[in-house]
Amino acid sequence: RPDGIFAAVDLGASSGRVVVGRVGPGTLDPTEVHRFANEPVRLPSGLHWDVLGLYREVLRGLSAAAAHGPESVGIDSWAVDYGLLDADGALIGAPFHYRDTRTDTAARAVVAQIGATELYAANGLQYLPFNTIFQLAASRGTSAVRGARTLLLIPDLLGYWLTGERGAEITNASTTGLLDVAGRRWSAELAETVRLPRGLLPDLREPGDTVGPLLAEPRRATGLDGVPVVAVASHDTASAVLGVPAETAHFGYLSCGTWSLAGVELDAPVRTEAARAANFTNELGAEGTTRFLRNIMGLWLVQESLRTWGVEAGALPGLLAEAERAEPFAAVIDPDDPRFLPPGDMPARIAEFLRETGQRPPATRAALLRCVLESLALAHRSAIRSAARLSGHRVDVVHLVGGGARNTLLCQMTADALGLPVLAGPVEATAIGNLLVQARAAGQVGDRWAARGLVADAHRPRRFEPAGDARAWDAAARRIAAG
Ligand code: ADP
Ligand code: LRH
Repeated sequence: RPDGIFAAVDLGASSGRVVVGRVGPGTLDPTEVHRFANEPVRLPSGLHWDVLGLYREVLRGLSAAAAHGPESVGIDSWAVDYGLLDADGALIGAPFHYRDTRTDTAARAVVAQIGATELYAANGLQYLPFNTIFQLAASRGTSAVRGARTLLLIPDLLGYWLTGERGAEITNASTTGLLDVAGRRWSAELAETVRLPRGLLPDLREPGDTVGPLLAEPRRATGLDGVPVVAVASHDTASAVLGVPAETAHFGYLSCGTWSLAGVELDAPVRTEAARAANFTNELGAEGTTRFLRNIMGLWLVQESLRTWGVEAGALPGLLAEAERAEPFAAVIDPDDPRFLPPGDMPARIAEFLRETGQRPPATRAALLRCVLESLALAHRSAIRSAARLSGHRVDVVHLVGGGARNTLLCQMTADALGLPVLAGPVEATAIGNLLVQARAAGQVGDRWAARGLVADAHRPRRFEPAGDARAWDAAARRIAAG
């Protein structure tokens, strides 16, 4: 068969893009046709996503994609967030942003009610205050939830606007905390715990399932005719891990963008007490896989520091070059301290953390960046090593994908801290993973290993060998553990 052409909509927490790619035996050539910022909006009700603006940009991107003649469209986005539809199928209010702070108390109450061990046994998720189950508990009894008939996760909501079809793609559904992770189905007990209106959660879809043909209005707006939406691994992290150019099963991954998602790919969830205590999550992937990983605060710390300083993202490479020359290990933070989760003055919060732990706050922006990157590299090391230990899965090499693959200083620090080779790239692994699921559904590629072989051929990753003084990293790790 000739190669297929597919369109991937990939919405990250900081930016979205539409990528068109030709995929077939020996072929993978993604091209970005549209990119846009994803900026949240603060309303009196809290922090929200501009989901209508995002939909407008999706339509623009798809109309740019139309010229390439794609045979299907797939959508992925960040996890956990959702829109609620009323009985007429209309969106109720603006979807909340997972960094909205309304959930903390409700999250703790749900854990106390179910029991941390029991909750982990059921849904396999690490405790993050914004897991959908906790967001819904926080919104319990609001008129939005009372009036809601259907909950749609963000990629499923956009898919619904394009096609009129409702459903819940399973990789993203596994981040809600409402899924029975071992049975791969919604858990009626968990839904009952947060008193979800019956029928709120739509039927599950698997990656590769057809969502449906475009409705007349999006067909007109985009110029795409006879092109269906296909469910992909719609959790961006699931797509990113599919798009890793791994050539051995003994790999760890770091999907490094707004978040760093660090872990291993397994055949089944690990829900031991040790995994729970280490705050490891079991998210579902394509082909029956489990992503056993930990969320690390990631480049969000850099993004918010730049925003606070009023520095354009374009200035980052220059600042990183200065950070490379700054004093090593002058200060370390725990990037996952909860104070860093909401938007705000990150340099001030970092300085506060350092003072509280008896360290001197950095005097320059470059020194602060160095502190953040070294701290992230230490967190990468801890998470990858714990993932291997807790799952028994050997890790010989770590693939780092996402925007962080452009940060060569972070890549080298991660290799040095771990004492393992880091293979960096592709930057757009998520969009590539999205294309690959569509190509598989169309019969253009085989399983994920065949697909990863295509990625490895098309995007040779950049290799960072561990170097430098391993004992300095051990000492820094002890410093942060001592708090
Ligand atoms: P998300 O998908 O979560 O929105 P991305 O994977 O697009 O995030 O990664 C965005 C991050 O990549 C930025 O916050 C920035 O730290 C990093 N990045 C992007 N371009 C560069 C660059 N030229 N040099 C270093 N880092 C970069
Ligand atoms: C990364 C991501 C991550 C989730 C977070 C909410 O974009 O999907 O996997 O934990 O966003």
